[in-house]
Amino acid sequence: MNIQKKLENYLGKPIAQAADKEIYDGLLTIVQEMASVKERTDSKKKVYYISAEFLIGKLLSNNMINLGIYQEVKEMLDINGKDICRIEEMEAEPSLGNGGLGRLAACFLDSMATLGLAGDGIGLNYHLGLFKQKFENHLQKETPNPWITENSWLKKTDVTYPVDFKGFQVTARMYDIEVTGYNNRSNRLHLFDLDSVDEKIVTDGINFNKEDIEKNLTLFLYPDDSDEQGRLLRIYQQYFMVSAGAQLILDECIAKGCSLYDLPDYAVIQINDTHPTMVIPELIRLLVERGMEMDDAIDVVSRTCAYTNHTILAEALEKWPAAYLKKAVPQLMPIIEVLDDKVRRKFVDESVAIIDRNDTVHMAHIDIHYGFSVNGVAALHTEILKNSELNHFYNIYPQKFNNKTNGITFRRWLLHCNPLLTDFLDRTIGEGYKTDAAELEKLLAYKDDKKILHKLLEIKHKNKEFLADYLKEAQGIELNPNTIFDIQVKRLHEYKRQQLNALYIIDKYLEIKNGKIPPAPVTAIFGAKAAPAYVIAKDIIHLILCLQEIIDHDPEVNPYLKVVMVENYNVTMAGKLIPACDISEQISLASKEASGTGNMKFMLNGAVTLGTEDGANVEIHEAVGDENIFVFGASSDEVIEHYAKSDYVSRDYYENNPSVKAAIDFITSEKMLATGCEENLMRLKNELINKDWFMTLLDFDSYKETKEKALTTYADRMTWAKMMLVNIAKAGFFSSDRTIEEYNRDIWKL
Ligand code: 26V
Repeated sequence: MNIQKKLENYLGKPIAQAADKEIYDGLLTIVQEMASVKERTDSKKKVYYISAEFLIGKLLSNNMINLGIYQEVKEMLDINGKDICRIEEMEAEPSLGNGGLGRLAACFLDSMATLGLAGDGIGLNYHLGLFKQKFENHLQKETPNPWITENSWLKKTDVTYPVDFKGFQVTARMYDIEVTGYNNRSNRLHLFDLDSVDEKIVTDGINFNKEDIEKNLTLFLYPDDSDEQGRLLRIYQQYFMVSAGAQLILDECIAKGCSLYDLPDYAVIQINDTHPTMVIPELIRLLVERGMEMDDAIDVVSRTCAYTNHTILAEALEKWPAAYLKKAVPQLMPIIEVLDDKVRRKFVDESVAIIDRNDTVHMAHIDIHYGFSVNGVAALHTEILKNSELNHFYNIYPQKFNNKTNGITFRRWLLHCNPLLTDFLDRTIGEGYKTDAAELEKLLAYKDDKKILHKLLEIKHKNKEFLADYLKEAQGIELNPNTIFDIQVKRLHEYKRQQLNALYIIDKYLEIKNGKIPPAPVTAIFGAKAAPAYVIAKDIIHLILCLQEIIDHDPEVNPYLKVVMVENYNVTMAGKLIPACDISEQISLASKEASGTGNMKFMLNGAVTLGTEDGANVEIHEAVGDENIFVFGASSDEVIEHYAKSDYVSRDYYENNPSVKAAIDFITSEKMLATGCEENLMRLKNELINKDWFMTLLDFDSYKETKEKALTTYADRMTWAKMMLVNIAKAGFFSSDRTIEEYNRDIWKL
């Protein structure tokens, strides 16, 4: 039966007469049926990608693309007067992640299924996800983000496991989401949950009783950890995830004939950052419980687990007071003590201990000693891990360290989000790039072909028009597609330096007020959520929203400059923004962004990067060459030296650079105070002058100069189009299919 017939059967009426929601429900059912009859990928050995976050985004179109029915459905809907974009709007986006780390996990699931590798995800089923962001009085407000509906991709299973906490036991229930591969078999994302969780305990934004574990355990991703109860709740969440996950892994392996001593032949567990680290002591505990000697259990687990590091930020490297672990999961502490004891007997160096002198447990240290692989996520990041951040460990275990530069799935970040470019590529270089991303290089043959270059500019312009229409309808924001779209979208963090972009905007604003008109009108677009307890990050959002308001109401400035901060930036919004971008802002302080993956998505969609030599920007630079990227700022070596010598003094820049001083003073000018809140603006200004831990002012001049160069180059349309073309052509390396092939070749060996 064809899809139109199936859908009409489901609806019981002609498609033209059905509401969008009915059509969505019908397609969901049909696609789920098709996905469930797909053969599951299977092999003796399987990878378990265990992660606190899976930022999977909406699934309907993605699954239809992977099942090869997207075009047929789109055309069928068209004929019946229905727009597929409207149908997509009916799906709630699962908000099971913060940013890059969670989105990477989602791209990896897609690539594993596409490459036919047996690989399942293990995570948590947060009912209210990460918060939904609202703007009120130019401030971020957090509200719950419910996404689970009666009819959804999430399937309740009968699989349950007991999980013990101090003084009580809970029952973890497994929910599954089918992960379809592009023209291939399928894998699964297993999300654990607790039947007793109660959304009704959430009051007043995202507040809830943090001590009522049975009701709150899987309500939110990363509940506020600014107090002890919040931190304890994170431990409860992490242990719940890994204990249920470890039991599932053992069950599956035993069912395949594993004796437990040969576990490494059946399972490899990829630990995504330190949030799932407790899986190591938990597995050891379970094996000992099943009769294995402790030393054997440690050996087996050490050959099963591999660790990926995603950040060098000290505050993000998890350390838990032993007292917290004793309070929540006392059964793990004796195991962790044995692990620490073994380390201490081998190495005198205190810095590699697991439990330090303050009785704090260093989670990453468990992973490095008791996992067989440690990988960074971009070449520069891995070098920094080896040479500075984790140097003491590298000296002990050089053979464990390896690099796996991140990647993105082209199914979502090209085929789905940019149909115009996809269609153009199909006609220009054939469809081979869809399964072999390196084939994008065929585009280089058209580098000087004016017709092709014009076509690329035309596609970009159409995508800018689409974005303008979408934002007008979704958020009431007016954009002019004839301006340069300069976009910075990512989590809000001082190291990512949204504040540097904001200072540039103030500088531009002041120049225009003084009669200096820019070469081309620019629209600066931001999208970012700040962690609820991260005060300065929220102040930066406040600054940007105030600038948006002031500039919108200033007729002297608004013909040349516009600022837009989109509300509740998420995967869906990213899919609309990225194809419409001219300039991709990747301006983190060199050495701090482990990789970045937004940088790759923008490049693939024909944006030109304005960035520091940080994370994967370095590899993008290498791929496209000096002429096709705008690079600025201090190098990571210089930055690391400033930290080592403690010789960066932001006040010197403020006092000696008149443009910097003027821009910073503007933050608390009369105009700003008339729009914004004095407390927030003063705090931010003081922070920039007196602390500026991420060296915003150090790079201000170089950023400004390079950005001006980019804006001027943009006016030369043929040169710009050629830069776009080279960026697209060289994006093949950044396919997550390549990344996953490398994980499999070097680590998993499936
Ligand atoms: C976590 C936290 C949690 C506590 C407060 C501050 C803070 C700051 C940063 C983080 C980051 C956690 C790890 C993470 O998300 N890393 C990101 O991983 C991406 C995928 O590898 C990578 O592209 C990004 O560069 C990296 O920041």
